[in-house]
Amino acid sequence: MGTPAPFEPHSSAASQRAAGVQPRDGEPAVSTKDEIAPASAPRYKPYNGAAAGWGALQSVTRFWLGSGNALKNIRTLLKTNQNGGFDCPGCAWGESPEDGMVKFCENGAKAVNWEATKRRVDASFFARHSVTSLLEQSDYWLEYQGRLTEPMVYDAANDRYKPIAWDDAFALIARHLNGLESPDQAEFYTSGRASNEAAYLYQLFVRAFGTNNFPDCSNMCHEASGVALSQSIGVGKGTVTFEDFEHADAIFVWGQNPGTNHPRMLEPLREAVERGAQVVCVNPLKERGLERFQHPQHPLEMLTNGDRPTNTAFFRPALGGDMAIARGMAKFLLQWERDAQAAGKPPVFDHEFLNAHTAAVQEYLAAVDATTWEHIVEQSGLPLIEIERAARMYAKGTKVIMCWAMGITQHRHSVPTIQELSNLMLLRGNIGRPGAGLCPVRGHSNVQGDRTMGINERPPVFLLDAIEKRFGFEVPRQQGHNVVEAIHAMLEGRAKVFIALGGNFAQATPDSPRTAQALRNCDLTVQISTKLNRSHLMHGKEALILPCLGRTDIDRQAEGPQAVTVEDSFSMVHASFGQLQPLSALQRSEPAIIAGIASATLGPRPMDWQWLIGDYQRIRELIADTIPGFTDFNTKLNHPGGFYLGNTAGARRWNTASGRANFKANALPADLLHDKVHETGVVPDLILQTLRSHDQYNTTIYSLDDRYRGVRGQREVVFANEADIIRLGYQPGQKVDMISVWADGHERRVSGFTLLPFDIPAGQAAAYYPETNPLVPLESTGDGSSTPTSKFVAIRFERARDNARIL
Ligand SMILES: Nc1nc2c(c(=O)[nH]1)N[C@H]1C(S)=C(S)[C@@H](COP(=O)(O)OP(=O)(O)OC[C@H]3O[C@@H](n4cnc5c(=O)[nH]c(N)nc54)[C@H](O)[C@@H]3O)O[C@H]1N2
Ligand SMILES: Nc1nc2c(c(=O)[nH]1)N[C@H]1C(S)=C(S)[C@@H](COP(=O)(O)OP(=O)(O)OC[C@H]3O[C@@H](n4cnc5c(=O)[nH]c(N)nc54)[C@H](O)[C@@H]3O)O[C@H]1N2
Ligand SMILES: [Mo]
Repeated sequence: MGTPAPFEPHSSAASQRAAGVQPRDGEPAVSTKDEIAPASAPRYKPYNGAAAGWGALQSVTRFWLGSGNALKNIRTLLKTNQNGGFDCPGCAWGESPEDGMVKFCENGAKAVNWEATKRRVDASFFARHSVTSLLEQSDYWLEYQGRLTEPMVYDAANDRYKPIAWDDAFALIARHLNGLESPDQAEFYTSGRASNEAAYLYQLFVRAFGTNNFPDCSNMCHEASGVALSQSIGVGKGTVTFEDFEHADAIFVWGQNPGTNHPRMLEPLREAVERGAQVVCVNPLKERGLERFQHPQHPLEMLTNGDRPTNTAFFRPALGGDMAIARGMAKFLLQWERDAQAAGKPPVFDHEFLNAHTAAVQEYLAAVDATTWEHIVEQSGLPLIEIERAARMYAKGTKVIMCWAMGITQHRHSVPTIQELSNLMLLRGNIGRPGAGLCPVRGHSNVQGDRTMGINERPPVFLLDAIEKRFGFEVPRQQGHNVVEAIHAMLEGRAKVFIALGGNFAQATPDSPRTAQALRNCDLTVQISTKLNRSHLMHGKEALILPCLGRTDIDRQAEGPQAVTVEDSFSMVHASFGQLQPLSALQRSEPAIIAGIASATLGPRPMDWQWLIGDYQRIRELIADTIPGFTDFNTKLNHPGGFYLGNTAGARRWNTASGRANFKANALPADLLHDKVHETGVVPDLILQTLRSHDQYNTTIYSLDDRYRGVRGQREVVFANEADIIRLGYQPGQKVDMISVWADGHERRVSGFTLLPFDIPAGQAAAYYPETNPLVPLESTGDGSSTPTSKFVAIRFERARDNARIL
C-alpha cells in the first residue's frame, strides 16, 4: 500500500470538546481558574523516526514543562526504579537487579509527570462545576485538571460534589455496607496500581466483611493468561526472569506493542538482535517499536540519529489468527519429527522432557493431526510458507522465549490460544530452562502482585485456609464476581454498593452506556483515586471521592515514612519509596483509607486496623504468615533490587492435578465470528481491534497525539486499509459512525470517527480505547476468562451525519 497522504482536518467539534474549549449550557466555556488541556491541531502524517530516541526526548520535555513541576519532577524521575527510589507507576516490565543505570522510559516519565502535577482538584473546583457539566468534558480534560486533594461527597440537591470529613465518609460507607442484606451485594474493584500492602489489607477487609466479590482490572487484561497457564503448567504467571532475555536465541513477541506500552523491553529485544538471536514479531500492525529503536541513553546513536532493528521477522496475522499460526507451527514440527525419525536423524521434539515432565502429548498430537492445513491458513491470515518460516525459526532455537499481551488475551479463544503457545514450547522443552520460557507481559505496575496478595474472585483454597487459620474468622468460600458479572449484578439490582480501589471502571469496561447504568443503579459508589475521571461522574445515588497518595508521594504514618512493595512480570518483589511532599494534608494513603473503611465497618476485627497501618512492616508480617514465598518478607526487602518469589514451572515443578505439565488438545475455533454476529444476518464491514495510542495510559489520556502512527491532535479516528475504505464506498478522511454487529436488540454506536488510511491487513480496523468501548458487547467475552473481546469487534460503518470531506 502507498504512503497515506498527510491531511489536516479543520478543528472539529470533537477535538474542540476533547481540548475542553466548547461552551456548556449555563456556564462559561472554561472557568479562568481551570486549565485548558493543550492540544495540537488535528493532523495525520506518517512518522519516519525510530522508536524512542529524539522523538521521545522531545515528548518527555514537553510533559516536564507541562506538569508545572519541572525541576522537582526531573529529580523524582532520577529516582525511578532505583534502590531507595520508587517503582515506576507505568508498566510491569522488570529490571535487571544488577544494573546500575537510570531506568526510565518516555512513557514512565509521562506517568510520573502526570501524577506529580501541581494542579489540584479541590473543593473550589467542584463548587465551580456541576457533575452534569463535567460529564461534557473529555477524559483528557478531566484528568488534566490535577490531583484530587480532599474527600468529597455528592450533593444531589446541587448536582455537585462538596467536602466531607474523612470520618464522616467512612461512617457513610459503613452504614451502607452494614445495611446490606448480604455482603455479596457489594462489589470491591481493584486496579493494578495498588501496592501489595494496600491489596492485602483490602482483601482481608473484604473477606472479613464476607464476600469474594473482587472484580479487578486483570479480568479485562491477562485473565486468560492466568487461567490458561494454571491448567497447562500449574502456575498462572510467566516462567522467565529478566536474565533469561540475555540468553535466549529466539524471542517471539505476540500481540504486543512494547514501543508504547513496555518501552524498557525494546533494549533487550535490540540486544537480542545484535547478538544474532531471532526476534519474531506477530502483529497485524507494524508497530514502530517492533521495527527500529534509537537508544536515548547512547550518546553516539543519538548524535548520529542512528537506530537499530528490533526484529528479524515480522508476521501479520488476521485478528484472532494466532492460535491457528501456533497450531500450524506445531503441525510442521510434527511433520519434521516424523521425517527425522524415518531418516534416523536427531529428533525435533525434546523426548527426555516429554517423558519426564508432560502429560497428554499423544492426545495433543492427535488434535494437531486432525487440524487441516486449510483451516490453519484460512484462520491465521498467513500463507503456509510464512507459518513454515515461523516454525523453522522456532525449531532452530534451543532457548526460546514467548511473550504476549493484549493482542492474544482479549479474544473469545484466548485461553486455548495461550495453551497452544504453551503446547508449542513444551514440545521442545522450552519451559524451565535458562534463556527459555513463557512471558505474559503484564500491564499495570502491580497487577501481578495484587493477584498474589489475594485480589481474586475465584480464590485458591490454600489462600482461604491460610487466612482462616491466621485470623480465626470464617472466610467466604463461594466464588465472587468478576468485572462482567459485577456489571450484570449492578444492572439487575443484585449489587448495591460499589467501591473502587483505583482505576476508572466506567471507562475501562465494555458496553459503556450499560456500565454507566449499572453504576447509577447503586445506592453508594466510592472511588479511591488520585485524579478525576468519568467514574466519579457516573455515580450511585450517594457517592464519595476519596483522594489518595500515589506511588511518587511520601507516605507518612505513625512510625514514619513508609515503603510499599510491588511485584513485576518476572515475579521480582521490591520496595518503593515515595519522594514528593504530598500536595495536600488531606490526601491519605491507600492502606490508611482501607483501614478507615474497615474500622468503621467492622471495628477492630480481625485486627486493630489503625495499629496495622502505623508501620507497613506489620502488614508485611501478615503477608509473610499467609502468602507462599513471603517468609521473612521484611528482611528480604533489604536486598538491593528486591527478591525473586520463585516460580514452580520455571523450576520444572508442576502444580497441576496430573503433577505434570499438561498438553491441552483444544480444537481451533470452527469460526471466529460469534453466533450473535451471524444471527443478525449482516456481514460485518470490518473486524475492529481497540488499542492504545502512544500518549495514553489506559483511560488516562496524556495528549491527543499518537506519534508513531502519525496522528496528532485527535483520537476519534479509525485506521483502515485504503482498499477497504474504497471498497466500502468511502474516501480517506471521511467521517463515519461505527456500529457493532451483535444480535441482542441493543444498538452500539460511536459517531463521527475519521477514516484514516493505514498499513493494516485487509478486513481489519483499529481504533483507540476507551472511546470505542461502547462498541464492545458485555456478553462478548473470552471462554474461560470472561475477558471482554476488545481485540475482535465485528462492526459496520455508516456515513456520519457531519460527513464533510476533510482531506
Ligand atoms: N504507555 C502505556 N503503557 C502501558 C499501558 C498504556 O495504556 N500506556 N497499559 C498497560 C496495560 S494495563 C497493559 S495490559 C499493557 C498493554 O500492552 P499491549 O498489549 O501492547 O497494548 P495494546 O495497545 O492493547 O496493544 C495490543 C497489540 O496487539 C496487537 N493485536 C491486536 N489484535 C491482535 C491479534 O489478534 N493478534 C496479534 N498477534 N496481535 C494483535 C495490536 O496491533 C497491538 O500492537 O500495557 C501497559 N503499559
Ligand atoms: N476496549 C478496551 N477496553 C479495555 C482494554 C482494551 O485494550 N480495549 N484494556 C483493558 C485493560 S488491559 C485494563 S488493565 C483496564 C484498565 O482499567 P483501570 O485500571 O480501571 O483503568 P486506568 O485507566 O488504569 O485507571 C486510571 C485511574 O486510576 C486512578 N489512579 C491512578 N493512579 C492511582 C493510584 O496510585 N491509586 C489509586 N487509588 N488510583 C489511581 C486515577 O484516578 C485514574 O483516573 O482497561 C481494560 N479495558
Ligand atoms: Mo492491562
